[in-house]
Amino acid sequence: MYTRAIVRRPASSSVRGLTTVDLGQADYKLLIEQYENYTGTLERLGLNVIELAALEEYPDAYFTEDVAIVTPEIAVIMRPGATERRGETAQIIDALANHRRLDFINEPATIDGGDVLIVKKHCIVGLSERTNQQGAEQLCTILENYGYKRDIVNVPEALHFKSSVNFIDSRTLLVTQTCYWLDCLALYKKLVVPEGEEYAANVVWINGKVLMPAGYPGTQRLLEENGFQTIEMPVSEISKMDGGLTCLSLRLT
Ligand code: CIR
Repeated sequence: MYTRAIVRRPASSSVRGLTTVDLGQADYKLLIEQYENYTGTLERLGLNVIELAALEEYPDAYFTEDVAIVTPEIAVIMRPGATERRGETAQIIDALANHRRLDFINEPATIDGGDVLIVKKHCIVGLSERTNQQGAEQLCTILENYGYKRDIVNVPEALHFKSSVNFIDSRTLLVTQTCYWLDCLALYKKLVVPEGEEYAANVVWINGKVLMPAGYPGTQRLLEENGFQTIEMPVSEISKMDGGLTCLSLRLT
Protein backbone atom coordinates (compact mmCIF):
# COMPACT_ATOMS: atom_id res chain seq x y z
CA MET A 1 0.00 0.00 0.00
CA TYR A 2 1.17 3.53 -0.69
CA THR A 3 1.29 6.02 2.13
CA ARG A 4 2.64 9.11 0.37
CA ALA A 5 2.98 10.75 -2.99
CA ILE A 6 5.35 13.50 -4.02
CA VAL A 7 3.83 15.82 -6.63
CA ARG A 8 4.74 19.21 -7.98
CA ARG A 9 2.29 21.96 -8.83
CA PRO A 10 2.38 22.71 -12.59
CA ALA A 11 3.86 26.13 -13.33
CA SER A 12 2.16 28.47 -15.81
CA SER A 13 5.04 27.57 -18.17
CA SER A 14 3.82 23.95 -18.15
CA VAL A 15 1.73 24.51 -21.28
CA ARG A 16 5.00 25.22 -23.13
CA GLY A 17 6.72 21.99 -22.07
CA LEU A 18 8.06 19.26 -24.34
CA THR A 19 5.58 17.30 -26.37
CA THR A 20 5.62 14.95 -29.34
CA VAL A 21 1.86 14.74 -29.77
CA ASP A 22 -0.25 17.07 -31.87
CA LEU A 23 -3.34 17.52 -29.72
CA GLY A 24 -3.44 21.31 -29.66
CA GLN A 25 -2.48 23.94 -27.09
CA ALA A 26 -3.00 22.94 -23.46
CA ASP A 27 -5.19 25.21 -21.31
CA TYR A 28 -3.42 26.05 -18.05
CA LYS A 29 -6.56 26.55 -15.95
CA LEU A 30 -7.98 23.21 -17.01
CA LEU A 31 -4.60 21.52 -16.56
CA ILE A 32 -4.54 22.75 -12.96
CA GLU A 33 -8.08 21.46 -12.41
CA GLN A 34 -7.06 18.04 -13.70
CA TYR A 35 -3.94 18.06 -11.54
CA GLU A 36 -5.96 19.02 -8.45
CA ASN A 37 -8.50 16.31 -9.18
CA TYR A 38 -5.59 13.86 -9.32
CA THR A 39 -4.01 14.97 -6.06
CA GLY A 40 -7.45 15.04 -4.39
CA THR A 41 -8.07 11.46 -5.54
CA LEU A 42 -4.74 10.34 -4.07
CA GLU A 43 -5.71 11.96 -0.76
CA ARG A 44 -9.11 10.26 -0.75
CA LEU A 45 -7.31 6.94 -1.29
CA GLY A 46 -5.37 7.54 1.91
CA LEU A 47 -2.10 9.05 0.68
CA ASN A 48 -0.32 11.92 2.33
CA VAL A 49 0.28 14.16 -0.70
CA ILE A 50 3.47 16.21 -0.48
CA GLU A 51 3.18 19.07 -2.94
CA LEU A 52 6.37 20.80 -4.09
CA ALA A 53 6.31 24.37 -5.37
CA ALA A 54 5.84 25.09 -9.08
CA LEU A 55 9.07 25.70 -11.03
CA GLU A 56 8.58 28.24 -13.81
CA GLU A 57 12.02 27.53 -15.27
CA TYR A 58 11.21 23.82 -15.71
CA PRO A 59 7.88 23.49 -17.58
CA ASP A 60 7.84 19.67 -17.28
CA ALA A 61 8.82 19.46 -13.61
CA TYR A 62 5.33 18.42 -12.48
CA PHE A 63 6.02 15.04 -14.10
CA THR A 64 7.85 14.03 -10.92
CA GLU A 65 7.94 10.35 -11.84
CA ASP A 66 10.63 10.98 -14.44
CA VAL A 67 13.33 12.35 -12.12
CA ALA A 68 13.60 9.53 -9.58
CA ILE A 69 12.59 5.98 -8.89
CA VAL A 70 11.61 4.99 -5.38
CA THR A 71 11.54 1.50 -3.90
CA PRO A 72 10.97 0.58 -0.26
CA GLU A 73 14.77 0.49 0.20
CA ILE A 74 16.14 3.45 -1.77
CA ALA A 75 15.46 6.40 -4.05
CA VAL A 76 17.61 6.69 -7.17
CA ILE A 77 17.86 10.12 -8.76
CA MET A 78 17.65 9.80 -12.54
CA ARG A 79 19.57 11.69 -15.22
CA PRO A 80 16.76 12.68 -17.60
CA GLY A 81 17.24 12.14 -21.30
CA ALA A 82 15.94 15.57 -22.29
CA THR A 83 18.59 18.19 -21.53
CA GLU A 84 15.81 20.71 -20.80
CA ARG A 85 14.71 18.53 -17.87
CA ARG A 86 18.08 17.71 -16.33
CA GLY A 87 18.00 20.51 -13.77
CA GLU A 88 14.79 19.13 -12.28
CA THR A 89 16.69 16.46 -10.38
CA ALA A 90 18.35 18.92 -7.99
CA GLN A 91 14.86 20.13 -7.11
CA ILE A 92 13.60 16.76 -5.88
CA ILE A 93 16.52 15.63 -3.73
CA ASP A 94 15.45 17.31 -0.49
CA ALA A 95 11.92 15.91 -0.71
CA LEU A 96 13.20 12.37 -1.17
CA ALA A 97 16.07 12.58 1.31
CA ASN A 98 13.44 12.87 4.07
CA HIS A 99 12.17 9.39 3.24
CA ARG A 100 14.89 7.26 1.67
CA ARG A 101 18.64 6.92 1.32
CA LEU A 102 19.68 8.21 -2.07
CA ASP A 103 21.77 7.00 -4.96
CA PHE A 104 22.43 8.66 -8.31
CA ILE A 105 22.73 7.92 -12.03
CA ASN A 106 25.87 9.43 -13.53
CA GLU A 107 26.80 10.62 -17.01
CA PRO A 108 26.98 9.52 -19.79
CA ALA A 109 23.96 7.55 -18.66
CA THR A 110 20.50 8.97 -19.26
CA ILE A 111 17.29 7.54 -17.89
CA ASP A 112 13.75 8.77 -17.22
CA GLY A 113 11.61 7.26 -14.47
CA GLY A 114 8.85 6.82 -17.04
CA ASP A 115 10.93 4.05 -18.57
CA VAL A 116 11.20 2.07 -15.33
CA LEU A 117 8.56 -0.41 -14.26
CA ILE A 118 9.08 -2.11 -10.92
CA VAL A 119 6.76 -4.90 -9.90
CA LYS A 120 7.69 -6.32 -6.52
CA LYS A 121 11.34 -7.39 -6.98
CA HIS A 122 11.37 -7.19 -10.78
CA CYS A 123 12.80 -4.11 -12.48
CA ILE A 124 12.13 -3.66 -16.19
CA VAL A 125 13.79 -0.74 -17.97
CA GLY A 126 12.78 0.37 -21.45
CA LEU A 127 15.40 1.80 -23.79
CA SER A 128 13.93 4.88 -25.47
CA GLU A 129 14.85 8.29 -26.85
CA ARG A 130 15.31 9.28 -23.18
CA THR A 131 16.89 6.18 -21.67
CA ASN A 132 20.16 4.70 -22.90
CA GLN A 133 21.85 1.38 -22.19
CA GLN A 134 24.19 2.91 -19.57
CA GLY A 135 21.21 4.42 -17.75
CA ALA A 136 19.43 1.11 -17.65
CA GLU A 137 22.58 -0.74 -16.54
CA GLN A 138 23.43 1.74 -13.78
CA LEU A 139 19.94 1.60 -12.31
CA CYS A 140 19.71 -2.19 -12.50
CA THR A 141 23.14 -2.56 -10.87
CA ILE A 142 22.07 -0.37 -7.95
CA LEU A 143 18.83 -2.28 -7.51
CA GLU A 144 20.52 -5.69 -7.72
CA ASN A 145 22.10 -4.85 -4.35
CA TYR A 146 18.57 -5.01 -2.97
CA GLY A 147 17.61 -8.26 -4.68
CA TYR A 148 15.88 -6.90 -7.78
CA LYS A 149 15.94 -8.99 -10.94
CA ARG A 150 16.69 -6.99 -14.11
CA ASP A 151 15.28 -6.88 -17.60
CA ILE A 152 16.14 -4.31 -20.25
CA VAL A 153 13.93 -4.03 -23.33
CA ASN A 154 13.38 -1.70 -26.28
CA VAL A 155 10.44 0.68 -25.99
CA PRO A 156 8.14 0.28 -28.97
CA GLU A 157 6.40 3.30 -30.53
CA ALA A 158 5.98 5.43 -27.43
CA LEU A 159 7.65 8.13 -25.36
CA HIS A 160 8.25 5.88 -22.35
CA PHE A 161 7.96 2.20 -21.45
CA LYS A 162 5.16 2.97 -19.02
CA SER A 163 3.19 4.59 -21.83
CA SER A 164 2.56 0.96 -22.81
CA VAL A 165 2.90 -1.33 -19.76
CA ASN A 166 1.75 -0.87 -16.14
CA PHE A 167 0.89 -3.16 -13.26
CA ILE A 168 -2.68 -3.34 -11.99
CA ASP A 169 -1.90 -5.79 -9.21
CA SER A 170 1.25 -7.67 -8.28
CA ARG A 171 0.69 -10.36 -10.93
CA THR A 172 -1.25 -8.55 -13.63
CA LEU A 173 -0.23 -5.98 -16.23
CA LEU A 174 -2.24 -3.75 -18.52
CA VAL A 175 -0.36 -3.64 -21.83
CA THR A 176 -0.64 -2.47 -25.42
CA GLN A 177 -0.76 -5.15 -28.09
CA THR A 178 2.86 -4.46 -29.16
CA CYS A 179 4.16 -5.23 -25.67
CA TYR A 180 2.12 -8.39 -25.17
CA TRP A 181 4.86 -10.67 -26.47
CA LEU A 182 7.84 -9.25 -24.57
CA ASP A 183 9.70 -12.23 -23.09
CA CYS A 184 10.30 -10.50 -19.78
CA LEU A 185 6.54 -10.19 -19.23
CA ALA A 186 5.86 -13.88 -19.85
CA LEU A 187 5.23 -14.71 -16.20
CA TYR A 188 2.52 -12.08 -15.75
CA LYS A 189 -1.15 -12.27 -16.50
CA LYS A 190 -1.79 -9.56 -19.10
CA LEU A 191 -4.83 -7.56 -20.16
CA VAL A 192 -4.47 -5.89 -23.56
CA VAL A 193 -6.06 -2.49 -24.18
CA PRO A 194 -8.32 -2.47 -27.25
CA GLU A 195 -6.95 -1.13 -30.53
CA GLY A 196 -7.28 2.66 -30.64
CA GLU A 197 -7.12 2.93 -26.83
CA GLU A 198 -3.33 2.60 -26.46
CA TYR A 199 -3.10 5.77 -24.36
CA ALA A 200 -5.25 4.06 -21.71
CA ALA A 201 -2.41 1.61 -20.95
CA ASN A 202 -0.98 4.35 -18.75
CA VAL A 203 -2.92 3.60 -15.59
CA VAL A 204 -1.78 3.79 -12.01
CA TRP A 205 -2.63 1.35 -9.23
CA ILE A 206 -3.35 3.12 -5.97
CA ASN A 207 -4.26 1.04 -2.95
CA GLY A 208 -6.67 -1.34 -4.66
CA LYS A 209 -8.06 1.05 -7.27
CA VAL A 210 -6.91 1.58 -10.84
CA LEU A 211 -6.83 5.24 -11.88
CA MET A 212 -7.37 5.42 -15.62
CA PRO A 213 -7.76 8.22 -18.15
CA ALA A 214 -11.38 9.18 -18.80
CA GLY A 215 -12.89 8.34 -22.17
CA TYR A 216 -11.62 4.83 -22.84
CA PRO A 217 -14.74 2.67 -22.45
CA GLY A 218 -13.22 -0.50 -23.91
CA THR A 219 -10.35 -0.45 -21.44
CA GLN A 220 -12.66 0.38 -18.55
CA ARG A 221 -14.95 -2.53 -19.40
CA LEU A 222 -11.95 -4.86 -19.70
CA LEU A 223 -10.66 -3.84 -16.28
CA GLU A 224 -14.03 -3.97 -14.53
CA GLU A 225 -14.93 -7.36 -16.07
CA ASN A 226 -11.67 -8.72 -14.70
CA GLY A 227 -12.49 -7.52 -11.20
CA PHE A 228 -10.49 -4.26 -11.10
CA GLN A 229 -12.14 -1.18 -9.65
CA THR A 230 -11.45 1.84 -11.83
CA ILE A 231 -11.58 5.56 -11.23
CA GLU A 232 -11.77 7.68 -14.37
CA MET A 233 -9.56 10.76 -14.39
CA PRO A 234 -9.87 13.62 -16.88
CA VAL A 235 -6.39 14.22 -18.34
CA SER A 236 -7.02 15.96 -21.69
CA GLU A 237 -4.57 18.81 -20.98
CA ILE A 238 -1.94 16.56 -19.41
CA SER A 239 -2.08 14.25 -22.43
CA LYS A 240 -1.43 17.25 -24.71
CA MET A 241 1.90 17.56 -22.93
CA ASP A 242 2.69 13.85 -23.52
CA GLY A 243 1.93 13.06 -19.90
CA GLY A 244 -0.25 10.49 -18.21
CA LEU A 245 -1.35 9.34 -14.79
CA THR A 246 1.80 7.58 -13.66
CA CYS A 247 4.12 10.49 -14.38
CA LEU A 248 2.25 12.97 -12.17
CA SER A 249 3.56 11.54 -8.90
CA LEU A 250 6.27 9.62 -7.11
CA ARG A 251 4.52 7.09 -4.92
CA LEU A 252 6.04 5.80 -1.69
CA THR A 253 5.07 2.82 0.42
C1 CIR B 1 8.31 15.22 -21.43
O1 CIR B 1 8.35 15.18 -22.65
O2 CIR B 1 9.29 14.92 -20.75
C2 CIR B 1 7.04 15.65 -20.77
N1 CIR B 1 6.37 16.63 -21.54
C3 CIR B 1 6.13 14.47 -20.56
C4 CIR B 1 6.69 13.45 -19.60
C5 CIR B 1 5.76 12.34 -19.36
N2 CIR B 1 6.30 11.42 -18.45
C6 CIR B 1 6.01 10.13 -18.42
O3 CIR B 1 5.29 9.63 -19.27
N3 CIR B 1 6.58 9.41 -17.49
